[in-house]
Amino acid sequence: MNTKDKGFNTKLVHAGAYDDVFGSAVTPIYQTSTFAFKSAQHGADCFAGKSDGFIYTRIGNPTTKAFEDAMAELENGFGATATSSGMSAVSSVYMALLGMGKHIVCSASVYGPSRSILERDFSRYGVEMTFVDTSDLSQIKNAIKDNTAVLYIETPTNPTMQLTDIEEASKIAHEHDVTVVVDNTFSSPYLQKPLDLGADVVLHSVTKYINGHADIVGGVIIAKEEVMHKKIRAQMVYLGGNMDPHQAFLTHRGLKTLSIRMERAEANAMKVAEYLEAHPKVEWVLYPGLKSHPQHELAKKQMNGFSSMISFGLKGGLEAGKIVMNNVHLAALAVSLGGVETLIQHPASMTHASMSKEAREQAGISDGLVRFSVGIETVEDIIEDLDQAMAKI
Ligand code: LCS
Repeated sequence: MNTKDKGFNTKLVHAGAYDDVFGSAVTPIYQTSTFAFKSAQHGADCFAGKSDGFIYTRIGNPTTKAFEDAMAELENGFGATATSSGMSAVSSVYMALLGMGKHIVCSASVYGPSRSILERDFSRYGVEMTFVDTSDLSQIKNAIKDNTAVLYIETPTNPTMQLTDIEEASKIAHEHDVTVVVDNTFSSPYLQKPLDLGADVVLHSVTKYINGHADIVGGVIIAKEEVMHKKIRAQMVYLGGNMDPHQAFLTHRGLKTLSIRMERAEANAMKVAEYLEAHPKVEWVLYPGLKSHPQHELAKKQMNGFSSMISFGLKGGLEAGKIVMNNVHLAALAVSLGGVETLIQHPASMTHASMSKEAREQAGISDGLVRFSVGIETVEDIIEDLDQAMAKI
């Protein structure tokens, strides 16, 4: 079914379907490593890009392609490349766009390994980097140099919930021929479409909202233009970071309910954020949906909702945070986010432990920060669970 002119929810359910034989309602799992050519000429044509046939699953697979086509449509891009993990998406993009003597400007607060792999590994290959608070556009302007190749933004950031104005940041970057990459994991295309706002590349850890059921790890990269798509895809194929067909099947299944999961999670998150903000033991709460969030207006402008990630700090600091984390029962004390189940975790010692203390301080990730991923359970149960854990402080 051609879903190009259909609404977002129709695309979620129908985009990227692929079945050539029995008309199955969902794309089957093509659990195969390789594909037989019809003839020697057909094989040669596939390799030369003159025929569309599948060759080898690292290069492409029908189940994976169905998911990729759906993501490209949902993000309004030319094409998508599915990867084995979100970090495979991040590192494939870095590998494709950076090199000896090139410079990247990156949000200071990003998922820990997305920053640490630059500092620890890409620096060994002669890549230069500057980490700035990209929510402050003047810092982006000042950081761009003659050799800057990439502006890498996470918005909202993990875990400090800062927003960057994608449209304005892209304008600044494009004046200097800098490629804009946005990690859209915290929003999903249901809430935010970076390519429509001017970015060149968008990526996701699909482990999170896209799959939504905490049962796979995966990633995807979507490029606005054909040349960029081909460049990134070729890099991923050489690195061998492809998504497995079974992983693609599960992720595509999860994707179909993205809107209704996001709606429920967000409605729950708003209530949890309001509960936390009113709690006498809470010092601060960061949730883009709260009027107190410093970029609430920008969130309303560039997002169609506020997602379900909340960061907060308790008056009793880290010790109080540990009491809450050790006493919740419904919320799991676990990293990851964006699934149907509520999770709580401590970034400084968990997801962002790979960053140095100085880097965490620069990024605003205080030791007392607790991160809460609100799921789709009955919201009264989530709040009651938090409430009894807070009472133990
Ligand atoms: N980008 C963002 C914004 C992320 O939050 C993560 C993982 C990644 C990329 C990497 O994706 P992965 O390879 O794990 O699929 N974030 C995690 C987190 O906050 N807790 O556990 C993983």
